[in-house]
Amino acid sequence: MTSKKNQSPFRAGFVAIVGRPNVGKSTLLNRVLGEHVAIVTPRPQTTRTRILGIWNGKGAQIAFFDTPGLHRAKGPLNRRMVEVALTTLDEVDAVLMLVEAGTGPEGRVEVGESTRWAIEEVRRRGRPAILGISKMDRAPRATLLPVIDAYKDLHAWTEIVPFSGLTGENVDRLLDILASHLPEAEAPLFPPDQLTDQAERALAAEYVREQVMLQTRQEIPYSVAVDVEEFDEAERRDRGGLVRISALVLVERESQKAIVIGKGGAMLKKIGTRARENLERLLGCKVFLSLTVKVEERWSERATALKRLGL
Ligand SMILES: Nc1nc2c(ncn2[C@@H]2O[C@H](COP(=O)(O)OP(=O)(O)OP(=O)(O)O)[C@@H](O)[C@H]2O)c(=O)[nH]1
Ligand SMILES: [Mg+2]
Repeated sequence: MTSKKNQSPFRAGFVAIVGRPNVGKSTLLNRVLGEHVAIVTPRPQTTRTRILGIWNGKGAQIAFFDTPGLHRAKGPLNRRMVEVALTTLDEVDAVLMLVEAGTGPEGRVEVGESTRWAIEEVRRRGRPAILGISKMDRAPRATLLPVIDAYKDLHAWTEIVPFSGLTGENVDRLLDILASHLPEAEAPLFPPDQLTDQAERALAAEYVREQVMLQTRQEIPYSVAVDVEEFDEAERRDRGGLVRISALVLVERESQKAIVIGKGGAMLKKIGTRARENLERLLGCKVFLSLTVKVEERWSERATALKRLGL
């Protein structure tokens, strides 16, 4: 067993993480990377762009694309999000489609119309597709089998793997399986120290948007965009120092602006404090974060605004 022939070959390639909104795509990516590169909230349609995250394992490198949730989109922003997810399906070596494990009592599992549509989109691409059953931590064991039963014949899945992005259960197994379906490669696709394609400036905008989505209700989370105007590293040092960040929090109506600012500025202060704390952890230095709320009517419907915001 000493000949090189018997060693498994190095494998590298792209994997798209797709699925309905809120199934845990971004949570899985963050778990795999050990960093918060994709924002996570309890609300559907949190992720708006595709996010590259690179995992390096023994004998393999997987370049993941986290994508916006697949749904029947209304409005230009949502249509754009779905388009990004569908285009990504064309550009990868393998697909990881996620569906949620149930929490309810044992029994029949109904697969919704939208999920069937999403599976059909995956099927049409003809790429190897692994079905990940997410959130297994909150599913009683007995409920997993009916879920697997409901999905197993809907597509010729390469494998079906229950896992939890929250606890990490079965994630190593999922990674091994995904790696085994990637092409053999002479070398990694990305330098081993590269984690993501997200610039710190883009992450800053996302961390602020995450806090707005977490702290506010109703339509606000879907009407907000964040535009970083200044990311000043002049006072940043090798280890430590200070980064000054100014960002615009865009909303679509005056009434929304009032909600985001809150009574006496309390809401904006809370959003700013939480986002700053998370940014300080990410950047490893002090952060001075200044937020301004601005009304930009119907930004989510205007192509120019979407483009400017990188959407
Ligand atoms: N219990 C449990 N909750 C999870 C798990 N993974 C994600 N969640 C929760 O599910 C919600 C949605 O998670 P996300 O990771 O944002 O889901 P997503 O698929 O990226 O959602 P979109 O970006 O909106 O498409 C959040 O409240 C997560 O905390 C898991 O493994 N177990
Ligand atoms: Mg997401």
